[in-house]
Amino acid sequence: MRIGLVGKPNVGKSTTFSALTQTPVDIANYPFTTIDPNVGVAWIPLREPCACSALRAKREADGRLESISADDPRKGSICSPNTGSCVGHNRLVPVTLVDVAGLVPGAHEGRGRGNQFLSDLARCDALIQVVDVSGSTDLEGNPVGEGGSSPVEEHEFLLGELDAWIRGIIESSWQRGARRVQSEGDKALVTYLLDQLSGIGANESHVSAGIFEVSSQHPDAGVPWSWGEEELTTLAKTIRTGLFPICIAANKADRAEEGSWNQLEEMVTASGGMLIPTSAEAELALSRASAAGLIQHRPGGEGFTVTEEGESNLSEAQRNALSSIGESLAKWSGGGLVGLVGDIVFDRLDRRVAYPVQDETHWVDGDGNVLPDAILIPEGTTAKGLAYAVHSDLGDGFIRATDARSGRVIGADHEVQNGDVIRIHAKS
Ligand SMILES: Nc1nc2c(ncn2[C@@H]2O[C@H](COP(=O)(O)OP(=O)(O)OP(=O)(O)O)[C@@H](O)[C@H]2O)c(=O)[nH]1
Ligand SMILES: [Mg+2]
Repeated sequence: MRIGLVGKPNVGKSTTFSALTQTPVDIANYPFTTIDPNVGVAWIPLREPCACSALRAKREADGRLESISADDPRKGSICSPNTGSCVGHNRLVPVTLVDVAGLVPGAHEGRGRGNQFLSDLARCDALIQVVDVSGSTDLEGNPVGEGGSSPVEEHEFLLGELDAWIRGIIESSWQRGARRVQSEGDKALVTYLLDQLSGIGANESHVSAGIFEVSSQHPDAGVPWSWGEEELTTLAKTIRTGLFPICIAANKADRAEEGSWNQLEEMVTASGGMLIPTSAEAELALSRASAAGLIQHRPGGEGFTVTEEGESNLSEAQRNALSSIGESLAKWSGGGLVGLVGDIVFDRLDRRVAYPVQDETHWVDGDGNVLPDAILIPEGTTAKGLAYAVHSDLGDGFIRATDARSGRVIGADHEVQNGDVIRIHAKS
């Protein structure tokens, strides 16, 4: 799972990245602070208790495990995650984030940093546009105090630049592509578009949807080699919509008037996206205090508690500042940045979780680690699809699988359900 952070300069993309990944990066109040992309991992809580909760219940019922002791630092969790962690059966899974340079109007003509860097977003499953809803910066990201760009304006220009970027890739060898269509027929158009766009993650369904949209919106478009700017824009826009679902972080909400994001929210929800108000700066402060051991704060968790270390090291003023940050974050609905990433993964991209294991009785891998992997898979993934998601060898050698919760044998086409613990049998 990979999510890109995009937007005009100076909106808080890197602040968002840093708050979510706990990675220190350059952050400053001027445009183009970021040039080379930052790549890191954010930890997102699953919505349901980790499968280790069911395993624990089973072991307790069998009398093989005592009930949770009051001083258990893992609050009952008994899994051994290869990546991430699990406390109180609240399991965190990794989502890769990419923070890129800011995009300005005219980027496709080379303005600002141009748009070449957008290829850093290749193979992102979704994008988060970070928008400055406080109006403190203009469309180029220059600080203006107040009266800067409007949220809707920021979103519309970004969509236009993304479309122009994809159109540019399509157009770059259009004559060659058109000649192939002339000699080989319509199928060659799909092949040409896939050649051009598979590098940024497009597949046949994205490309076919684009071609279909051109024929339905421009019935007089004629043969592809006569398509003009409008047809190619429709093609690019449709492909972009399928390829990069976009959601909005209405950032700097701490400095904005309540509701300044309503119009944009209506617009993005109408097209299947979502918007939540955020303060990346406030979240970064909590994330840093947590990394320093001063507070205890789980990603996506409500509020925080001051640790013993915090009790002895935080001044009264610092402690007040942290609690006022906590209070202001609690004001907005939507669960903050971690909530937004979770909503994108589970609601917008319909990802489900499965736990592959090598032993269906003890739910362990070959080394005895309990539920070591929690894998995100698209809804509707089959048992064989899950095998491929684990490793291509496991997919190629797939024989059958076992649903470890029920003990039932399942076939290649069986749809994996959210939370399933699955043993895959494969030829080695
Ligand atoms: N008030 C407020 N300021 C914020 C917030 N998030 C970021 N900032 C400030 O906005 C400025 C820009 O933040 P960055 O994270 O560097 O922005 P960016 O979008 O990565 O900028 P470029 O890399 O230049 O495109 C910094 O001064 C941040 O401290 C927020 O939620 N509220
Ligand atoms: Mg930046």
